[in-house]
Amino acid sequence: MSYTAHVDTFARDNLPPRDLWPELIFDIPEVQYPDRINCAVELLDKHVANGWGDHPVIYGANGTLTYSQMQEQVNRIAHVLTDGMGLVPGNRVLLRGANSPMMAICWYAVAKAGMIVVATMAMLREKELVDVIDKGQVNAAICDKALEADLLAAQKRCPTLKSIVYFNDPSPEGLEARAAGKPADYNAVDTAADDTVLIAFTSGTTGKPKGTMHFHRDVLAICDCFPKSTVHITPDDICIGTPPLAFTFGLGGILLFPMRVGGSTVLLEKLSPDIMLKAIQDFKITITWSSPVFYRQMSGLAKNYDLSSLKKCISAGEALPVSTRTMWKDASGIEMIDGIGATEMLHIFISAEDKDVRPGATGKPIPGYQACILDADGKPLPKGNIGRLAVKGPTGCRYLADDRQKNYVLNGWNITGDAYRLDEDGYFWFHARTDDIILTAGYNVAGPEVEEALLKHEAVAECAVVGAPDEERGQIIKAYIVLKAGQTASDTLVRTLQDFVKQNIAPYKYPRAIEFLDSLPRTNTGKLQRFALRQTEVKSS
Ligand code: 3UK
Repeated sequence: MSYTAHVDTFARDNLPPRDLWPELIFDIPEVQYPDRINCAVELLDKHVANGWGDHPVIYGANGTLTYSQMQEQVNRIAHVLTDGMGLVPGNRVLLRGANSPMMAICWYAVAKAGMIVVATMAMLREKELVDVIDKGQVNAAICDKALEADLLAAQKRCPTLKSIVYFNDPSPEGLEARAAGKPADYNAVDTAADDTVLIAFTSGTTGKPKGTMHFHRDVLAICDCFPKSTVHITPDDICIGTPPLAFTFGLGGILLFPMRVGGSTVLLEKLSPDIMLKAIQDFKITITWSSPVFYRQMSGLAKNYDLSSLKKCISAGEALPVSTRTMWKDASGIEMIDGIGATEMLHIFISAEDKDVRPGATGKPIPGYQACILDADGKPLPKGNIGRLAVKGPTGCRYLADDRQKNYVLNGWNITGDAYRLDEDGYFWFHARTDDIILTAGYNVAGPEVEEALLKHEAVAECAVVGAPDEERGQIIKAYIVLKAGQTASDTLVRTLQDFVKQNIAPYKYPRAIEFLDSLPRTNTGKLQRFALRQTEVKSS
């Protein structure tokens, strides 16, 4: 047995069998790590040790923390976890709260104490919490007092969850008071590079959530790949972003990546487009992390703010329509960096830096990762063909005790579930989620391509295109559209939009049915739930 610092070996015991792991590649110098490493030491303690302790690390709603101040709080909370709550390395600790300095501090305290973070989004309700706690056999939770009710209800159904500590709780039992009574220093647990530090749950649309297991070295590998090769992040950078810390897109972009280089981040609980624009202006933000829809919404409001501090804007989570890229460039002057990432891969693996952007394409595999397009049998397809995106690198899919591991890994490749095309110049072009391809009268149509065409029309704020069952054609293309303020739905507008699509892309791709909605169904991570719209179609047919 190889070394582990885990006393509770639940994570190791529930890794997928080795032959079902993807192949892991460590062929660049940036991702060479020793056998024992604790990511909290690398991302936090090292900066203090190197004399960087007075540099701001987190700007929050109630003030600023320096690296030293953050370290001190992390240490005190690590003591609460160990000698206060009696937890041991390898235990799972659930974190529940909106993005805030305290959530970040707790993340590092759990990692530093050799335990495993199970971060959850504030909007999760009792049932979703039960699924996560059960699957991860969660031992303890740290929770915002304001979000107590659903967690207490879940705890009644989850025998493993023995203790909960609350923050934003003024009582003597609250986390703040308990931490204040603890020593300000703490010896980090000497974890193995391949000890699990994070179980991140997928925001899947079907079935029970899948827990993806990531090691200390995986956390460091994502910091040493995309942000360095493509974003060129520096200690002077100040990040902000909309994704929750429980979503690995947010975890990397607005917590781990700036801290890898000694930079800073702004963690605010609620970011509307206006609040985010104001924060960019007030904090002189240099790097933003968000989804295509959010950039689209900000574009219309940007003229009211001074965004001159901005240097890089990263978009991920969903395909970035060219029209959104253009709108944001016109509004902010910035050429966005699109990148595809996945919870299974931990972060972004295909992207292009601003100067190499080819609008409409996601980009090329970032240094450290490889990608190709496979056919249905898992054989590589020649350039130009649409097929299944396959990727490998230093990180990869390891589901916690889940049969679905064999669906994600094929011949050592991670199969993301996306249909992509590789062009002659090595750029990867997103087509659709494999499940989202519409089969209509013998044609394969990608919903996002039709969406992209519709988004160019001035009346359209947002849209989603799915296949609706149809006796004659198998499926017809149906568009759900949210109109911009001031626009009115009408049969004339339906025809106008249909003609507009026919003029922009091959006419057989036009939506035969159009329905107007006030809003589109989205997952907790902000992704369109085309699946939910398809279900409506099946029910009503
Ligand atoms: C889709 C994209 C086209 C794609 C994520 C950055 O989204 C993240 O993780 P999830 O597990 O979803 C993964 C799936 O989302 N997707 C993401 N980015 C793009 N499609 N263009 C993109 N730029 O279907 C992928 O398979 O929620 C993103 C970093 C960390 C993440 N976890």
